[in-house]
Amino acid sequence: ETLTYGANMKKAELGNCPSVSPNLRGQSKLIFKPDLTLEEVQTENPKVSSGGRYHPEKCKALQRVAILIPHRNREKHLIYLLEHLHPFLQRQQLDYGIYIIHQTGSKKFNRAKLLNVGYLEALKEVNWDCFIFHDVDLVPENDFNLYMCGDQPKHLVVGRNSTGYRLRYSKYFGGVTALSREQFFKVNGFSNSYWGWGGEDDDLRLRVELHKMKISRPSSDVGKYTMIFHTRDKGNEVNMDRMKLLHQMSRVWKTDGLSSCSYKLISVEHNPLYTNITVDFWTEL
Ligand code: UDH
Repeated sequence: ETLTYGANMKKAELGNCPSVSPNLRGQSKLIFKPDLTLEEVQTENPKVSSGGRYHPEKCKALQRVAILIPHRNREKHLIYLLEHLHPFLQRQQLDYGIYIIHQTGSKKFNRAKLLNVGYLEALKEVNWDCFIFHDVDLVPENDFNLYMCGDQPKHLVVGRNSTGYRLRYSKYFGGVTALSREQFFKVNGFSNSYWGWGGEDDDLRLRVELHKMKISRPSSDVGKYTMIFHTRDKGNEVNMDRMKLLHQMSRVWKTDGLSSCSYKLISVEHNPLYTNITVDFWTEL
C-alpha cells in the first residue's frame, strides 16, 4: 500500500521535459548491417515496452506521439527503420508508440487509406496528441528533426540522399509528415481513393491548404533522410487517375476520408517493437 503510494507520488512530481532534449546528437552516419535481425534490434532496445511503446523516465514528455507506418512486403526496411527510430525517439524524450499498418493480399496498395486506419485504430488505445505519417524506407539522419506537432502541419523530409538532399518539388508533402490529432481530423484525414502509387500526398496538402493551414519544414541540414534503396513494388503501380482525383478534392474531401474509411480489421498484435495492425480492404463488406 505504502509502496504503491510512494510510486504514484513520484510520478505526479515529474516535471515537464525541456523543449529541446539534452540528449540530441545532431547529424549521424547511418549504418545498415546486411544481416540485422528483429531480435537484435529488440536486444538493443530494452526500454521499449510491448507494442513499441516508450515514455521518458525522468520527465513528463511534452507530447504523446504515434508513428504510423504503412506496410506490405518490406520486412527488411522495417527492421532498419525500427533500429534507428527507437533510439532517435528516445533521445527526443517523447512518449511514443510505433504502429505498422499492414495491408493483406496482393491487390493494389493504398498508402493513404492505411494511414487513415492507423489514426483511427491508434486513437482507440491512447488519445495521441500528434501523428507522424512515415514511409518505411526513409530513415532520419539528424535527431534535431523533432517528431512533434506544431500549431501548423509539418513536412519533415526536406531532402534525401537519393535526390541530393533537395526537396523533390516545392509543394512536396510526402514521405514523412506530422499533423496533430486536431489538424488531421479537421481535413477529414487522407482520401481513401488513391490506389497504387502517387497523388495521395498532394491531396493531403490540398486539404491542408483548403483549411488555411500553412505547412512548415525544418531547415535543410536538419530535414535529412537516407532512403533505403528499392525498386517499384508489385501492386503499387503508378496511379493514372491521380490528376483527376486531385481535381475533385475540394468537392469530395468532406465525404472521402476518415469519415468514410471502411475496412476489415484482421488483427491488432502488440509485438515487442511495434503494434501490428493488419487490414483487408477487399473483403470489407
Ligand atoms: N509501401 C509498402 N509496400 C508496398 C508499397 C508501398 O510497404 O508494396 C509503403 C512503404 O511504407 C513505402 C510507402 O508505402 O515507403 C511509399 O511507397 P514507395 O516507397 O513505393 O514510394 P516511393 O515514392 O517510390 O518511395 C516509388 C517507386 C520508386 C522506384 C524507383 C526506381 N528508381
